[in-house]
Amino acid sequence: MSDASTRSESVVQSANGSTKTPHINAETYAQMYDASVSQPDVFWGEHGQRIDWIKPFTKVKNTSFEPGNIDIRWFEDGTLNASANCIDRHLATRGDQTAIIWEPDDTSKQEPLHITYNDLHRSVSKMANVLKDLGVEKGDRVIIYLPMIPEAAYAMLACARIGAIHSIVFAGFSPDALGARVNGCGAKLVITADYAPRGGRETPLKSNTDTALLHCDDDVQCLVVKRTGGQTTWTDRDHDYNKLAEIASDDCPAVEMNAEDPLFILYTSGSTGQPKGVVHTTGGYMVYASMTHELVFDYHDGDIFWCTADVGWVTGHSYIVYGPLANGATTIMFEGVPTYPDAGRFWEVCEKHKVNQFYTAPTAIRALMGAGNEWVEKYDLSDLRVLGSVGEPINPEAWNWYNDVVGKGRCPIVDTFWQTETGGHMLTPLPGATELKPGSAQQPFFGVQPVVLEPTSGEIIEGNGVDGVLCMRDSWPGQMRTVWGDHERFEKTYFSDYKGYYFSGDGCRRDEDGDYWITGRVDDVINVSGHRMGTAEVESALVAHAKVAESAVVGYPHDVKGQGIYAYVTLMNGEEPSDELRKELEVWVRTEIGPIAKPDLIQWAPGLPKTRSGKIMRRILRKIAEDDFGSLGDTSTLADPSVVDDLIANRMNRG
Ligand code: 6R9
Repeated sequence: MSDASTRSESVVQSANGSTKTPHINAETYAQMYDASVSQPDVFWGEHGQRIDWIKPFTKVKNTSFEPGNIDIRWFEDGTLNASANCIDRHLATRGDQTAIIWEPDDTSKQEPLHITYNDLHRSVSKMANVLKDLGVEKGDRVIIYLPMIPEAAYAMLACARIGAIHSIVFAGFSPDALGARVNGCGAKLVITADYAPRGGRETPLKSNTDTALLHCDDDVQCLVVKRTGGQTTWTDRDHDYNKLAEIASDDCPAVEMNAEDPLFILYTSGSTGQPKGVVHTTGGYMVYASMTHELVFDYHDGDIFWCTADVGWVTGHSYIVYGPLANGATTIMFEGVPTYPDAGRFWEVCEKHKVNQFYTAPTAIRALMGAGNEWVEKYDLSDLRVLGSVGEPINPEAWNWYNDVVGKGRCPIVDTFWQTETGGHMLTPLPGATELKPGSAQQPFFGVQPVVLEPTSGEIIEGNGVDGVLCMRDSWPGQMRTVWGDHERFEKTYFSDYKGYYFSGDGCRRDEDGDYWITGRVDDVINVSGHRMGTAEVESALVAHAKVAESAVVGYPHDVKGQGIYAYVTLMNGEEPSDELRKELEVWVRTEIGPIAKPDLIQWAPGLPKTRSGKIMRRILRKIAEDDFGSLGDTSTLADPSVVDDLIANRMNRG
């Protein structure tokens, strides 16, 4: 291991000689952290000024985690516009600076684009006027189902500009998943593209949308952006974005929004049934996204920032679009995948665009580590100053490779723990302030008060060197406000298991030094390549197949993906297991949910281990999937213990 793991930074330096004094050092971190939790009104009253307000707020924090009264408001009497904060306020000082560098999937077909803040202003205003012409009004919901193209950012910012609430559906999701989200939030319009090129393949987004909308209200309209120009069918509800944008005005005033007006809804997987519509509002989210972007990545004016996520996930919302643009940064939007055309792609893009901060997921790091160091060493990475990791725990081996081979031992790694629900980083080292430990998310960001609770009793566990579930004692500005249309579900999911706290769903350890280590989800959520998946979602897709009687899905350790999807399937009476049927089920789940939900392993299970009350004993299924059946624990409550022997004998993951 190189010395980056033990060093306490006083400067953060790129190899090409550019040295920056970090915004925060160990001393200022301690002072600011204290202030943020002892006097949140004063602290956030000051830091709330980092964005532009139309009408300044006079109230700062008004939040309650009290059972029956979960109510979260920040800056509640202030007004602002998120789009104006990301664009208009920069025009006087940096109109000609690049706001977005767009890096296409295949650069042999197309050059990268450099979009200035002036360009962004024109394009977003045009898109906003197109939306208005289609009847979209303040408070309406708009679904965005687009590839990673500039129009995805335009669409987000255009919605924000006119006060519409966007809800992005990842372009890898199936028509069924898309349709459920359109209906879930009662969207008026879906913005899509003809095709989504990615890794040399094309997803037919428009035809997926057509299929999805068969199950939606006839009034839902569809705005189609041209990406490839490939053939699509047109229906009565469709509008051609490129034609409409040509004639639309490039002047569209940003509307005044209340701090607590919703900015977006993002559906995410939970431990039960249908995905939840996580609602983020405007003021607190913008303050939190921009502040974490600046301090956690030690972003300085003029830096080139690259977050490799997709805007379909929260990471793309906060750290491709809202955080960086609010800070007047140059942010990279990458359409491709890490391994296309080859495993050097990330590093080629870092060299070409002189990237200073690079933020990706452990699953990508592990895959690229497997491809060999020569792919990294081919490129000049001397502009890199800070590396980031997000989405799942990073194993020390991958951390060390990232540190040594990519960062050459001189770029601090920020292992950022956070969630769709939290809006921005919660636990993370800060470059220049934290002595790094491979695999630990380490310390709370300002205003975040982590507590470790005993899982069953819910008692607070004080002191260091302890394990438990991770909760938060109080609110922070980026926190989600509700589940769309279901405030009760919000309370039940996050505030009812441990009363008075926000429950993250993760287990954690606080080590002897007081640093936090996330140990993974304690609920039925698995994390596949950094993507959240509810096991219940995959199960319900499987049982929707005519030949499947029952199914139980668990995660198991996977070298590259972090966790793989292991499905136990019981067939209907009379159905015979076969490799063809296994393939058929894989394809089935892909179409029901999307490619990311495809089971890695399917085991035929004549029976599932159940308690006498009929509850599936997932603990046992997890152990078998992990190939660790020597320690199954107590099986005496099973209705029929013999099913376990059969499952062990026919397990799919050996060694
Ligand atoms: C931002 C994002 C949230 C879940 C979260 C946890 C896992 C995220 C992590 C991490 C360990 C990290 N997670 N970052 N685990 N270390 N640095 O990923 O949001 O898609 O909602 O997932 O991801 O389990 O609860 P989301």
